[in-house]
Amino acid sequence: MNTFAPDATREVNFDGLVGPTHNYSGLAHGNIASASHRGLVSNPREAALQGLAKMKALHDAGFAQGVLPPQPRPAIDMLARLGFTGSPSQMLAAAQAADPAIVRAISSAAAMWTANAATITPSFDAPDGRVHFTAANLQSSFHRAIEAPTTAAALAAIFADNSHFAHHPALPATPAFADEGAANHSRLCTTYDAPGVHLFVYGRDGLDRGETTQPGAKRFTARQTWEASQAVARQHGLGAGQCVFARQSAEAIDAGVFHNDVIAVGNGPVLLYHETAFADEAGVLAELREKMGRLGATLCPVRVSRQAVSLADAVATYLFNSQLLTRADGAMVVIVPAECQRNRAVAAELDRIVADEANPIAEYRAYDVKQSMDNGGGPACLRLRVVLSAAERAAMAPAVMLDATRHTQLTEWVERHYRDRLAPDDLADPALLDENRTALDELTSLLGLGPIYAFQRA
Ligand code: SUG
Repeated sequence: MNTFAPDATREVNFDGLVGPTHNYSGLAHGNIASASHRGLVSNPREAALQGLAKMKALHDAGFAQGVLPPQPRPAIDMLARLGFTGSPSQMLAAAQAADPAIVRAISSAAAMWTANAATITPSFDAPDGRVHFTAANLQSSFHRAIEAPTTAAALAAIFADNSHFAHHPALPATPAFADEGAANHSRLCTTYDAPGVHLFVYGRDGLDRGETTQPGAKRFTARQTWEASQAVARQHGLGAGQCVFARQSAEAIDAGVFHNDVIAVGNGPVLLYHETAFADEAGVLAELREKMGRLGATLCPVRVSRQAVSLADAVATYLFNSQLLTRADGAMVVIVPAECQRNRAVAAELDRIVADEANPIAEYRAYDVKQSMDNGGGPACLRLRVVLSAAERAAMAPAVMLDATRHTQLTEWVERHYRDRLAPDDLADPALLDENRTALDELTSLLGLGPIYAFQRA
């Protein structure tokens, strides 16, 4: 078996560990799975174990796997900010009596979808040679907008060495700068340590310039704005020659493509996408080809037509919310949700892609992450990609990397602390808050992170 050299630059996938309040509250705008599972009973324990099983399988297959911790939920600090007073359990009871929708929002475990945690620029593309991070403001929804400060604290704790890592403030949390992180960003390159072109995908304009350039989505409001994507690129020091800004098609957004990673995935020189992904498919490919060409890279587009897979099937199976990973032998594997295997058209298209020698995708593997899928989060939503040199890996917090021991510890930790049944009405249970805090306090020592949560410092 080929193995990666210890000094190789690697893409590390940091999966979000599903938090103990994973539930189906139907909170997510434009996300059909979330809306259709609203009010159902979830199984947080199973959700976390499914995620850990995927992480372990990828680790065992030789990929570099990290883990990001969940956030404290219910978010009691937010209740205080909204005017509730008293002890944490008193605030929770008062909020439940005043407006249960607030309790549902501040209890969401949505930080598990770490593709939305931040946008990352590898050091190879940044003018100062450091890895750049911008935590996403996720301002499109209340339940996710509250993630940004804790996300930033966790990333700062893990990537603390400022000679290697640069952290930028989240963008202003206002609709004009709505930012959903790496779910709308792909870096295309030959090898990870070669310069790359950054594909930023947005769904709408944020600021009113007195003109409408393109018709927007009608059913759902797009989340990411052009202004947000531009600002992140500026923060990271990326020049015009390194970036392509592509608009999502309104048709895709209205069909439930609330993030671009629901309809496209890039890795190395490969862009796997559905023909409906972009408003101007030919223009996006031409600009990518030209800008990659100037860096000595050749784009390898893998296009899925609507004849092969309908847009509805692409959204229902999350075919494109897959992880496209480079194996040690240079070939790629695509990690898809199990739902893809059960759809005849999607499975046939995966077989075609794997057989096609014009692309480096040599195999696909399916994993069961159904608890997450039912809230609209597939394999790719669950992970944040960070390209790191060997020196950068050595400079980060070591205990967030998954190996067999850490996997066992985390599995036992989940089994000790998680419920196997949670209905939206259970979220106001003060015992759930205590269970969460006990579990998360233990987790930060297990991951060697120190007191990253506000409740630990209070
Ligand atoms: O923001 N779902 C998330 C799913 C995020 C998926 N991430 C990527 N595509 N990268 C969202 O729509 C559902 C929570 C609830 O309904 O309780 C939720 O927030």
